[in-house]
This record gives sequence, C-alpha cells and structure tokens, in this order.
Amino acid sequence: MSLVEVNVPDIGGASDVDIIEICVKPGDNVTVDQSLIVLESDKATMEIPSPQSGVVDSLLIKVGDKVSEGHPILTLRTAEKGAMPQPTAAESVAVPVNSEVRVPDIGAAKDVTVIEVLVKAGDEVNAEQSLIVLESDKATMEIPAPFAGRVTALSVAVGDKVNEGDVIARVSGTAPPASKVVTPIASVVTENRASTETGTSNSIESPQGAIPPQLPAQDNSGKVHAGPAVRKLAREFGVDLGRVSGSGPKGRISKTDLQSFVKAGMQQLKSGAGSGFGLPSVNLPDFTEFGTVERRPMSRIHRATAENMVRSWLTVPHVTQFDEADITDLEAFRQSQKAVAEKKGIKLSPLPFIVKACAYALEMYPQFNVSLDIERSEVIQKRYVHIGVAVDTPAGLVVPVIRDANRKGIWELASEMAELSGKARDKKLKPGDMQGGCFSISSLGSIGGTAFTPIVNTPEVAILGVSKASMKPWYSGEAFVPRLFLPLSLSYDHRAINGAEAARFTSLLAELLGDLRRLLL
Ligand code: CAO
Repeated sequence: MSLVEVNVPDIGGASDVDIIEICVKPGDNVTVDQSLIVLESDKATMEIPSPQSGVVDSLLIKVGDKVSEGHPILTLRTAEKGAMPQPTAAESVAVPVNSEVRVPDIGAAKDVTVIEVLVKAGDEVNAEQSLIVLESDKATMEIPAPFAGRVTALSVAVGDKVNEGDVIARVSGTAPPASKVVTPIASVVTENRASTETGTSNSIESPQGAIPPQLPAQDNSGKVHAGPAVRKLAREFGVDLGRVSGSGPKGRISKTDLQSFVKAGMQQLKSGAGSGFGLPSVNLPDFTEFGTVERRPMSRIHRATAENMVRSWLTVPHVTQFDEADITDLEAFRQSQKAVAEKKGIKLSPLPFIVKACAYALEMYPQFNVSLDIERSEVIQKRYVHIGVAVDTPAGLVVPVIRDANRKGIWELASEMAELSGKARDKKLKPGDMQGGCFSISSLGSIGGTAFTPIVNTPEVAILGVSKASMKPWYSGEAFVPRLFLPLSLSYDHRAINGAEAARFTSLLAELLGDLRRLLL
C-alpha cells in the first residue's frame, strides 16, 4: 500500500483553468481512467482521469480553484508501490500552412464525433471563432477558425467521425496582427501563415492521450457550456442544451441542471400547464376588429376538463369502434316498468341498463378494466368495477363514479345515477365521487346524434359513447320489421386493447342490451 499524489497532467500550456466539478470524495474507490475532476476553460471541458486505481485519501483542491499543470489534485492509496505514472508532455502540432482547417492532434483518440457544426459555407468568421465541436468519450473540443475570413467549404456534418489530420473546412481570408492572437499556440500558427493565408488548429494532449481540448481565451458567451457526459445525456433525452440554464460557473450546465429541466418538462406535461404540453400556442387575432366580443374566465371544471382532454388526446392512441344494439325489447320492458318506477320515485332511462351491460362486459373482458403504467412497462389489472358516467352541467362536464356497478341491480343503479347527476348539477359532488373509475360512459342519447368519438378518460383505457336510439327497418329473414336501434361508439386506447377485442366487446354489449336475460347468466 502506498500513498501517491495525483497532479494535473500536461494541459498544453494552459494555465489557471477552472475546476468546475469534483467527481470523487475521500474514501471512494477509483479505477484507472475514472474521472476525478472536470476542468473547464472558455472553449473546452476536460475530465481528468485517475492514472491508477486506489482509494481516495484526501482532496487537495475544491470547485472554483484555478489549476495549471502539476497542481496537486488528491492523494490516492494504491496497492502498488512506486512512483505515480505521469502523463507525457504535450506537443504542439505544427500543421502544414494552407487554408485547410484540419483536425488537430487528438492523441490516441480515433473516430471522434462531430456533434455541432456552427458555420456554413459562405459565413464570415472571426479569428478563433468556433467552426465545429468534436466530442470524444471524455471531452468536447471546439475547433476554431485560424484567422478571420470566409468559410469557403465545409467537409463535415453532424455525426461524422473524424481523426487527426482530416480536413473539416476551408477558410480564406487575411491574417490579423499577431497581437490579436489570443493563445500562444495560435500565435505561432498565425505567424507561420502570415505570408500564405493558411489555416490550422492547435491542440493539447489529454492526460491519457485521448482528449484534445482547445483552450484559447475567447469569450464564448451564448454558446452552451456542458461536459461530455451532460451532452451525451441531453442527446439521449432529445434535449436542446441551448434551452437549459446552467447553474455552474459561466453558466455551465451540470447534470442536475439537465435533470431539473427534464423534470420540469415532465411536470408541465402532467399538469398541462404553461404553453400546453410544449405545443406552440395559438396566436389569437384581435377579435374586436371583426365585431363585439366579451371575455369571461373559464370555470375550474372547464379548465380541468380542457387539461384532461389534451392529455388524453396527446398520449392515447385512440380508435373508435361503432356498433348498434337492438333495444326494442329493452324499451318495451322499460316502458312496462314506468309505473313501478314512479312508485319508487325513480326515473328509469336506458342508461342504468347500459351501465349494467358495461359492468358485465368488463368482467367478461378484463383487458378493458386496466390502466397502463408506461414508465414501468406494467399493466395494472383492476379487480373492481367502478363506472363513471359523464354528466353535463352548466359549470361543465363532470364524471361521477358508480362504485361496484357489477354488484348492483337496475333500480339501484338508476337511483344512484339520479343522485349523482343531481349532485353534479348542484355542485355538491365531492372529489371522491369522481375518482376511481375503471371505464366511462358518455350518453348523448337524450339529445341526438347517430355516432361520435368520445375521448378516453385517462388513465382508463376505454369509454362508451351512446347516441340516440331510433327506429330502423330490420330484415327478419322474411320481411322488414321496425326495430329500435341504439348506436354505440366505443373509443379505446390501442396500446391496451386491440381492434378484435373492441369488436367483441361492443358485440357483447349489443347482445346483452338486445336480450336482458343474458345479464342474468
Ligand atoms: N336514446 C333515446 N332516448 C334516450 C336515450 C337514448 N340513448 N338516452 C336517454 N333517452 C331518453 C330518456 O329515456 C328520457 O326520455 P323519457 O323521459 O321519455 O324516458 C330522455 O331521453 C332524457 O333522459 P335523461 O337525460 O334525463 O337521462 P339519462 O339517464 O339518459 O342521462 C345523464 C342522464 C346525466 C347522463 C344526462 O342527463 C347527461 O348529462 N347527458 C350528457 C352527457 C354528456 O354531456 N356527454 C358528453 C361527454 S363528452 O363531451
């Protein structure tokens, strides 16, 4: 066991580079090449890896410190004896003088990805203005224009893999005075090309010879500051880092910043707040130009309904299955029960029969009685049958829930439905009255229409729309006879239910409503 000191390796002559992240703490086990700290200059971030494995004994730096080559970083307890291997000195690469901009010395790194192309052919660029951004496993590097001029050609695109010496662009222009050159390495290059209008790149060899950061002292405000790990994560999330605000030095974006951005986006999606699910907002014209208007606030119910509808519309792949039930016999039975209903003080519409039939069908086809937990890739099967019924009220649409509808008889369902819709219209429903639904019914039968496409009441996976029953000629095999048909429109979440199942479900509903005796079986 020996105690060794790990120092900042050769960083190509750059000095006073900021420490922006410390990736380990005393007591941590580290392996060879595991990142210890992250340095950042105006142009590059560079992770300094551990040259050998061991246990971190003590940290000799803190975030915000400025370090140069040789600065002690930490002490490491290692199993091996002997001196700590230190990286070899970096060499500035003398690139041939011409107007081609080439990938500089990138040490041992091969096939480094072009992650950003910041200019296009024809652009005027300043000396040291970044042309492209490269990213390896451990570092990002901006390749700057060697002098002010015009980009005459670009040879790379985002996603290309490049190696040292590959031509990335051609720039033509005139060399600035040497005093304007900001880095010593660039200065050498500029002097070289002063008479020939050339381009080149400078480089700093990474500690393990694989990281090629550029460190010219140039103001890079407005550009994204983020390390390779954060950039990679952002690409995985599909997040444009330009939209993320960084909390680090010079606005550097940390992993936490990115996570917070994604989390906020998810919350916005859940609540439907803000601009509305990240969708472009609709620019309203000034309606008063066209006539008299008045504005009134949306009710709480209206707002909640609007949010639920958008959420469901955007997240559920909807399909609607249409069918019709011959309710001639049901209607005759219902009419025959009117006197009984009056005695009981209950109004008997077709709806309680439909609720009962749906409860039965949900038991027969339990795949309609689920919710999807997409994040966990799980289907949540419900072992209860609670059915919501949409009620139209002056304040907006509400969906009170009839609990255990499968265990209730027609009279009980009718009476509960009357009570809930009464409460809904009197604004007396409690939140609990509207929660826990497994399936919803939206009946427009008393109003009219032949079919419609209801929106699934998420997280449920299906909803039955009921339109107005009407008499139609039906062929008995011998003659056309008048029968009363009830239109059914079943919208469902195609992630949970397939088309054949939906067709079976509505067929069963039609059979049940066509012959109420089936409900007893
Ligand atoms: N076909 C033909 N007639 C129908 C019918 C249908 N499908 N459904 C109901 N009726 C008849 C009833 O039988 C009743 O007539 P009778 O008095 O002669 O029997 C009449 O229409 C009125 O019924 P109702 O509306 O009082 O009762 P209901 O049980 O059918 O509906 C309720 C109750 C609360 C669902 C209803 O009042 C309501 O609010 N419907 C609107 C729901 C809605 O807005 N859905 C859209 C959601 S998506 O925007």
